[in-house]
Amino acid sequence: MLVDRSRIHIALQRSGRLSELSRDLLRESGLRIEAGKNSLSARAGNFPADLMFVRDDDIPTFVSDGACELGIVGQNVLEEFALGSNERGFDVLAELGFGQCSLRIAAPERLNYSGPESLARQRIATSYPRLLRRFLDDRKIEAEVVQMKGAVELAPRLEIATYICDLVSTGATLEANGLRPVDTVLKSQAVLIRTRKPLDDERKAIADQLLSRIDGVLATKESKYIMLNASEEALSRITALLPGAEAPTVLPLHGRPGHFAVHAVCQENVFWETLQELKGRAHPPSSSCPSKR
Ligand code: PRT
Ligand code: ZN
Repeated sequence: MLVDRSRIHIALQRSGRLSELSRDLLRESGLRIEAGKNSLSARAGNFPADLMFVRDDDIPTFVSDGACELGIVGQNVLEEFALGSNERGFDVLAELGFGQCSLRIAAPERLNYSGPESLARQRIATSYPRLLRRFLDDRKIEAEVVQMKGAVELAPRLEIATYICDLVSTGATLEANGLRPVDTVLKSQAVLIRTRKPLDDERKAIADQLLSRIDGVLATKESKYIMLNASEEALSRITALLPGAEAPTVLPLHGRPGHFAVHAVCQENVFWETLQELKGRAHPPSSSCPSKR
C-alpha cells in the first residue's frame, strides 16, 4: 500500500472500551468521522488524517514501526509492549483522562496477604507477564507467572494459580469471583502516543496541529468557569482564593454601586476545594452564586 505522505495515520481501538471514547476525543478536536462500527479505516472529512481501527494490542507496534504516526492506547498495553522491545519506538504525548483502571494482584477472599512476600513461590495468573515479572523482580520475589489470554479471574477456582494479576476498574468482576485486590502493579489510563520515527515536515505539522487541538480539548475538560457577585471589600479576598485561575474578569454591576461580577476560569482540582470558601466570602450571601460551566 502506498503511504499518502500528505496525511497522518492514527491507530485507534476498533471495538472495545477505548474505541468510542477515542473517537469522541477526535470529534471534539474537530475531526469529522463518519466510519461505521465495522470499518477498518476511515478518512477524516475535514482534516488530513486517516484513522486505522485495530486491536488495541497492535497499536504500540503500528506506532513504533511508523505505520501510524499517532495512536491512542491504554498504558497497560503500552508498558507491557515496551518491556518486550529493545528500544522504545514511541513517545507519550498526553494522558487522556479516560480508560482508567489498575493492574492489580488479587487473592481469594479466604487467603491472608501480608505484602508482596506472600507471593513468594506462588503461582500468579495474568495476561501481563512482563509487568508482573518487573513488579516481582523489583521486590526480589520469586514466583511462577502463568500466562493466560483472558478469563484470568477463573484461574484460582480452576486451581491453575493461587493469585491473579489483572485489570480492575470497579472491582465488581473480582468480587463476583470471590477475589479481593491486595496490591497494585500499575495505574493506567488511555494515552496519546507518537512514533519516534522521523516525520517529514508536512506530516509533523499536521500531527502538531492535532496535538494542539487535543491539548485544548483536555484543558477545557479540566477547567471550570466560576461566576459570582461580590462586594468591593470582598474582592481581594475572593481573588486570592483563586490560585489556579487566570486573571479574573471583574465587572461593575449595573444599578448596584460597590458590587461586582467576578468571572474566572479555574483548574478543576482547585474548583471543588475553593467553592465552599468562595460561598462564604462573596457578599451579600443572597447574591453569591458560584456556578460552573
Ligand atoms: O479486541 P481488543 O484486543 O482491541 O480489546 P481488549 O478486549 O483487549 O480490550 P478492552 O476493550 O477490554 O479494554 C481496552 C482497554 O481499556 C484496556 O487495555 C485498558 O487500558 C482499559 N480498561 C479500563 C479496561 C478496564 N477498564 C477493565 N475493567 N480493560 C479491561 N477491563 C476488564 C478487566 O480485564 C476485567 O475483566 O474488565 C474487568 C474488570 O472490570 P471491573 O469493573 O469489574 O473491575
Ligand atoms: Zn486487546
